[in-house]
Order: sequence, then C-alpha cells, then structure tokens
Amino acid sequence: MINVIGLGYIGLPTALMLASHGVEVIGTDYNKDLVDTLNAGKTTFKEDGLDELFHKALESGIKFSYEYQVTDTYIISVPTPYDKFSKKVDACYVVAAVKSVMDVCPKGATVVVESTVSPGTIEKFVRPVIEKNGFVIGKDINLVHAPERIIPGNMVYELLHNNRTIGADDVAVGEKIKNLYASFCQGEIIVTDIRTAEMTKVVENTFRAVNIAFANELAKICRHDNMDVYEIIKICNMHPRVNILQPGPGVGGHCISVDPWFLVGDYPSLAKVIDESMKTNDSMPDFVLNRIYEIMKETGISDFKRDGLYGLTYKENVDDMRESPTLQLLESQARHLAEPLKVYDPFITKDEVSNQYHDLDTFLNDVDLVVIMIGHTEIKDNMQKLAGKIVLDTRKVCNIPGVYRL
Ligand code: SAJ
Repeated sequence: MINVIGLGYIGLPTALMLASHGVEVIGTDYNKDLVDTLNAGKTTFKEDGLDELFHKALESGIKFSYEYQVTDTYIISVPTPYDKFSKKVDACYVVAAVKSVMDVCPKGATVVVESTVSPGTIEKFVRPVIEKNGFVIGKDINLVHAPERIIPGNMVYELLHNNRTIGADDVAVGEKIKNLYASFCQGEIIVTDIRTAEMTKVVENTFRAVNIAFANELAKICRHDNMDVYEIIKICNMHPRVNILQPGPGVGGHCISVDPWFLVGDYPSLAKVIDESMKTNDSMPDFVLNRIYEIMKETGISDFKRDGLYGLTYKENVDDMRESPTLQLLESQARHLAEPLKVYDPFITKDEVSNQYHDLDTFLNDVDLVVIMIGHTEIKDNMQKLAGKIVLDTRKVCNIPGVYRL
C-alpha cells in the first residue's frame, strides 16, 4: 500500500492516478476540512479531468485520512516555499512530514519525496531526521526523490504522458519506484542520483523563468521606444533557433515564481542571470500599474474607481491564485495607499479581495478601463462585451481596435 502524504495540487492527482491504475492508496493530509471534503466525495480544486479521475480512484478503493499509515512506501508531496529574506528553500513542511512518517514506518520502508527542493536539501534536512530516529539509510529506510513535472490546467494528461526523473542512492531502489510510477506514466523515466534529481527540477523551472523574463524585458524595451513587441517576437520566432516566450503582467504559481529563488539563495554570487530574471518578472505588476496611470492620463479617466482588473488567478482557466500577478499588483497598489481596484474572475467564486465582482456584466458596467490580467476562455468568448471600453490587454488576447498593450 502507498501512503501519499499531502493532498494538494500535486499529491491529490498523483494519489488518484496510482489508485485508478490498480495500486492500493491511502491519502493523508493534516487539513481535516480537506480530508472531510474528499471523504464526502468532492474534489478540492478545479482541473480538467480531475473529477473523472477521482471517481475512478474511489471505485478502485482509494481512502483518505488525517493519520499517517503503517506501510512500506510513502510519497511526500507537501509545499516547499522559500524564505523571503534568505531566498533559500524552506523545507519545514517536508521535514515535518518525514518526522511523522518516521513515527509510524516499519524498517524496510521507502520514503519518496516529490516536493520540489533545492539541490542538497535532502542531504541537509531529510537524512538527519531519518538517522535521528535510529534508522540506517539504505539498510532500514530507502530514500528517493521523484520531483513532479505537471502543469496546472493539463495535469491529468501530463501525469500520464510526461517523462519523469527518479533520484535514488541505490539503482535497485530507484528501479522499484520507477516501476511504481510506470503503473500510470507512459513517458520515459530516468533513474539518477538524488542531488541530480533535485537540481534538474529546479533548473527546469529556472529555464522557464529566465525565458519569461527575457520576453518581459523586451516588452519594456519596446514600450520605451514604441515598438510592437508581439510582432517582433513573432518574426524572431520564425528563425529556426529562436523561440521567445510571451511577455505578461508577471509570473505567478507556486513553481516558477518560487523555485529559481532557491538557486539565488544558495549561490548568490553565481546565480546572477537568475537573480536579475526573477527581479524582472517581479517588476511586471508595477509595470502594469504604471501603464494604467499612463493610459488614464491619455484617455482622461481620473477616477480609479472606474478601473477594473479582469483575472485573479495566476494563469488562464485554472482556479489557482497563488502568487498571482493580480494579487501582486493589488499589494503594490495598497502600499501606495490607493483604494483597491475593482476585480473580477469567473474562477474565483468566494470573496478573496476587496471590490471583487462575481458577474462579468455587472463588473463591466461599473468600469471604464478594463485591464485583462488573464486570458481566460470566458473573456476570449465575450470580446464583444468590451466594445466601448478602454482596454489594457497584458496577454494579447483581445483584438478590438484601439486596445492598449504592455
Ligand atoms: N507566463 C508568462 N509568459 C509565458 C509563459 C508563462 O508570463 O510565455 C506566466 C504564466 O502566466 C504564469 C507563470 O508564467 O503566471 C507560470 O506559468 P507556467 O504555465 O509557465 O508554469 P506553472 O507554474 O503553471 O508550471 C510550471 C511548469 N514548469 C515548466 O514548464 C518548466 C510545470 O511543468 C511544473 O510541473 C510546475 O511549474 C511545477 O510544479 O514546478
């Protein structure tokens, strides 16, 4: 039986995927509300195909509990934030989960850490916890790092099809865990050592962060001299070896806006490009705020109460608001003691911020300037409703005449 610890954005789909492919699974989370919701037959976030997968897993006998289980295999999938000052990984949730596993696990068990961690974290923080409990790693307890790679919005497909990395001290143990993931994963699974697995995961997200920062920097340069960044990127990307990403209002989510900081925190004098890239991405919500001021001046809008932000999530068609550019922009605005802008997002049904709307038409009625922060399908399908509005489109999803861009 597999005990999956942490039933969030990664742990839950992984547990469901294993269970629906015939593996006996108990999912554990210390959040009682979350476990109760799952036990009541409901999923805890929206994701394409998740509900179907959930029902399949329930039929296959998956169980959810607040308790850690006595078993031979644990998969730990808990958050790894970064310390805002040191920029280093904050491994406290992983350490707490491993400690709890140590309280119940028998000798011979394998502990798989799925959470993203910076290179050396397992050596520094996880191994000592296991050893402190009197276990010899490699003899009494096996340790594996199997970082996930799935993207919110396409999680179910990517769990099935992405290639994966397994890091283990011992190849035989790595192969055993590879076979477990191969119960559902049709991609190639590479077995390597733990430190390499830690580093590859962080590097993958850093690659994306640096490339997004490049696009964002181009947007700033082009704005400065009134050039069309989108046309320029489109033409450059016709070169066989150029593939520039899209500029945007900033970078959110729990991965790309977080993981690269681990490298800056651990290697401050070496990770220069990464440091600058993260700062560039973090500057984008303020850049948008400046664009709002400029456009208000140009169009004669003097009242912030007539400005509205469309989109609260960190990207399109997900209900995840973690680190979202809109939240970052609102925070920055609050620091200037300004009245918060009006906000609407079809995916956020609960009140999360001030001046939040829950209906597109009412929101549009109350604003003159609409800032598209996210290109949800809803707004793409309702472009005609923006006629007569002043629109700042930070995602290039809107083609109405006179639209403003980054
Ligand atoms: N963004 C841009 N411009 C782009 C692409 C993205 O501004 O051209 C923004 C998005 O709007 C969003 C942020 O970047 O705010 C991140 O979004 P994303 O879709 O690039 O990635 P995440 O954070 O949802 O998922 C990433 C993925 N990593 C990579 O693509 C290398 C995913 O595969 C990882 O599993 C995930 O991080 C993770 O958990 O680490």
